[in-house]
Amino acid sequence: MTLSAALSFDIKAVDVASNARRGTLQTGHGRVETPTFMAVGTRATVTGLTPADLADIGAQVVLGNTYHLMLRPGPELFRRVGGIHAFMGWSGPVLTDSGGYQIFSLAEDRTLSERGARFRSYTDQRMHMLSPERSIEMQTAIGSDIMMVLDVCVDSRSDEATLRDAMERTHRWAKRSLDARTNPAQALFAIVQGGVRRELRKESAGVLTAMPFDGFAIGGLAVGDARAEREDMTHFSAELLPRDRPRYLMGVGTPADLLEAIAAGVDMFDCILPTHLAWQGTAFTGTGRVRLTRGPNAQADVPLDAECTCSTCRLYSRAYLHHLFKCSEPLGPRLVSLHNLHHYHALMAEARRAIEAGTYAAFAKRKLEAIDRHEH
Ligand code: PRF
Ligand code: ZN
Repeated sequence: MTLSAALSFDIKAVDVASNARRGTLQTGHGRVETPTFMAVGTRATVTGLTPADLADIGAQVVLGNTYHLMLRPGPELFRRVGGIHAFMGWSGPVLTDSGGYQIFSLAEDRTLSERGARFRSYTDQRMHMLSPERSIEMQTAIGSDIMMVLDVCVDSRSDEATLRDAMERTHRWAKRSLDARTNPAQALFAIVQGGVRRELRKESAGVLTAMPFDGFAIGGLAVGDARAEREDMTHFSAELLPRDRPRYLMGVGTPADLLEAIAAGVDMFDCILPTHLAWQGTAFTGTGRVRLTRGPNAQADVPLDAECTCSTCRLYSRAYLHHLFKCSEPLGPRLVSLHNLHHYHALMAEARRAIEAGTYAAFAKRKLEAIDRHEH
C-alpha cells in the first residue's frame, strides 16, 4: 500500500503462530526487505567498512545520526554535495535518527525546554540548539529516505510524572516535526515513548497514530529496563500500531531481542552492538559469543564460525584474528565488524524465509534455545 510520495510498504506474509510479518519497504533509493537490521553509520560511515563491504554483507539500509552530522560536517556541506548518499558513496536507503536519543545520552551542558534542547558541541565547545524544526531541517539537508521526529527519551524506569512529561512533549514535538517537513520525498516516522508503563504506551500510540506519519517507532527501551520488561513493552506497543505501516524498534538489541521483537510484529531494527563489540574483539556466532583476545584463540587454526559464509570466516582463522587484536592492527576490528554484521543480516534473512514459510514461531524458538544453551 502507498503511504506517501516517500514510501510504500507491502506486507507479503504473516506468520501463523506469531505476529511476525514479512514486508517490502520501497524508498526513493531502493527496496528494503523486512524484517531488516540497519547497520549504524553514525558519522556517515559504518566504522571501518566501505559501502561495497556493506552491500556484500547484505545490508539494505544504513542509519545516520542527525546529532553528530549537524555538528560535523554540518548542513551546508550536505546541501552543497547534494546529500548523504553522494557524500558517503552509498546509493541505497538511509534512515536518520533525530538526535533525541543522543541529547539524552551524550550531550554536555544540556538544557531541555519546550522549544528544544540546548547543548555544548563536542567539536568546538560552542552552544547549539536542536529543536524539532531544526532536526527536520538538518535531516532534509542530509537527504535521508526516512527521517525521525525529535523525541524526549528518558530512563524507562523513571517515575510516572517524568515519563508522562517526556511523552507529552514528544507528542507536541511530533506535531511540530510534521509541520516542519518540506520535502515530500522524505518519509517521516513518529516515536512512541512512555517507558515501561503500559497505560502511557497506549496513550502515546493513540496520540501519534492519529497523525499522518509514514511509520512508527518504539523508542525509550533498552534504557534501564530488564529484558522481560522490554519484551512486554515491545509486544504491547507493536499491537497498538497500525498494521499497514512499518514498525521500528530503536536501538535494540541482541540476536535474542530481535527474534522476540520480530514475533511481536516489528519490521526494522538498529543497534550498535554488532559493530561496537567487533571493535572490542567480540564476535557473534551460531554457538554464542567468542572473545577473540582470549588465550586459547591464539592457537585456534579454525574459522571464527564454521557455519558462517562471510569473507572473514572463509579466509581467516581465529588465530589470525587473535593476532591482529593483540597487535592492535585495524584489520582486526574491520574483519570482525564484517562478520558480526553478516551474522545479523543472515539472521534477518533466515527470519524472512521462516515467516514466508509460516514457520517463524518454531524457528525463533529453536534459535532462542540455541542462544540460551550457549550463553548461560
Ligand atoms: N529515541 C530516538 N533514538 C533512539 C531511541 C529513542 O528512544 C533509542 C532507545 N532505545 C535508541 N535510539 N530518537
Ligand atoms: Zn563470518
